[in-house]
Amino acid sequence: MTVPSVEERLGSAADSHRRMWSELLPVGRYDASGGYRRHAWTPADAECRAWFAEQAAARGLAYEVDRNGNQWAWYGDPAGEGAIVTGSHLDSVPDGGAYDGPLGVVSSFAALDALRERGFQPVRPLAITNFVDEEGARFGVACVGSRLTAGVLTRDQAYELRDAAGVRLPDAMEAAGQDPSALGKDTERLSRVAAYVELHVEQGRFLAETPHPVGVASAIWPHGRWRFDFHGEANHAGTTRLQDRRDPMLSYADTVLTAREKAALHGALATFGKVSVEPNGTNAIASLVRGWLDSRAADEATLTALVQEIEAAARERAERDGVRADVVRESYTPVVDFDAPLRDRLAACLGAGTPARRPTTTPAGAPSGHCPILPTGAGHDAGILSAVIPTAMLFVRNPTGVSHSPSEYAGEADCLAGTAALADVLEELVCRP
Ligand code: HGY
Ligand code: MN
Ligand code: MN
Repeated sequence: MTVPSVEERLGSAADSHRRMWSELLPVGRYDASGGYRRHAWTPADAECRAWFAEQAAARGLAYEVDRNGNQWAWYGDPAGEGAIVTGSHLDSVPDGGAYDGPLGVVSSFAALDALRERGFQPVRPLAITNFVDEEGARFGVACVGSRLTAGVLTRDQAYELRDAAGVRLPDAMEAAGQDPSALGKDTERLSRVAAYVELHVEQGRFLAETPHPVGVASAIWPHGRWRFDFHGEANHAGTTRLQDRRDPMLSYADTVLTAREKAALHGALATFGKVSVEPNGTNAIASLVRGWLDSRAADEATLTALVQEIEAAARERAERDGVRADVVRESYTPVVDFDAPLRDRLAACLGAGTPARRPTTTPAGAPSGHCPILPTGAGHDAGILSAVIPTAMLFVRNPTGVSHSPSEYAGEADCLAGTAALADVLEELVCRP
């Protein structure tokens, strides 16, 4: 018996995927870099959200926005019990790639199209979601929509979030036409959800070293964001003797190098990717350098030790520079081990394999029925929601591993294979009592 091709399994949903992909491509694209600037509650985000609502309407799906601003499109009764939810996010990091987030949303709609074409008989509701502000590019905290829904970010904390221009999150929501007054934990909604499955482009090269276009997630590394404020003294760059300076740029620069060295020693990751300087003048010593550390490790003990060491080194260097160092943890996500029964059910559905290791065989030698199971260092709404409901993830092969960059890419055939896999998984979950 010949195995049907991905195109055969998807039917006209393959074209539906291509159409949706091309519709989204121009939205929020920044021509100078070729990357995307789709930050929460901006006009580009509004365009993405309007596109989502149109997809729901075009399919006759019940559409709603929950009290945290997440979008939902329902096949079946939105008030029904035991719903299976799929989706991802449509926002981006600054100059992000096209795939991180949108691939999951487009694939969800296309998977539903394929299932309807197959004449599937769901016994429970199926919802597609766009979780708002996954990247935290504007307000500093990632996964705001899912954190609020899960209750790991409170309404009061959300009300305190501000963007770089000082705009408060609730004001930004209001300006975008979304009422922020009922932000917060959504126990009632979550009580009707049996599982959340998110498809995402892989943000690494695990699958690229295998013959498999799709894998299942095992875990997410613990990770967090810390703000380092170095307060010095503004002064004239041309007249202030070196020994008289209190220059926070020195403390910051030394901390960046230390973070890199210590991360390597711990086998972990530490990145200063964002910095702001006051007054930011070429001929003035800075008065304040504010740098954001993103750090991740395979386990929480390593992450804690690493960040403590970076912080201690920063304080020590600041003292030598006559600078004050303040360190604030802005967000933290503990290790996520995805729900094992759900993970195994997905893997079984996709042609199951041995759990969870980087393949030791060469790609050519890997068994063909095997479905790789892999961990990731990237955060996701599925990771946040795993604290309150069973969640799982599918990853689509990324040949270069590059992400959070305009050059992020996945091949069309792999994206369609991911959609077919998602359709199979959803069919398994929504059609069985
Ligand atoms: O930053 C992250 O890990 C994710 O891509 N939001
Ligand atoms: Mn991302
Ligand atoms: Mn993402």
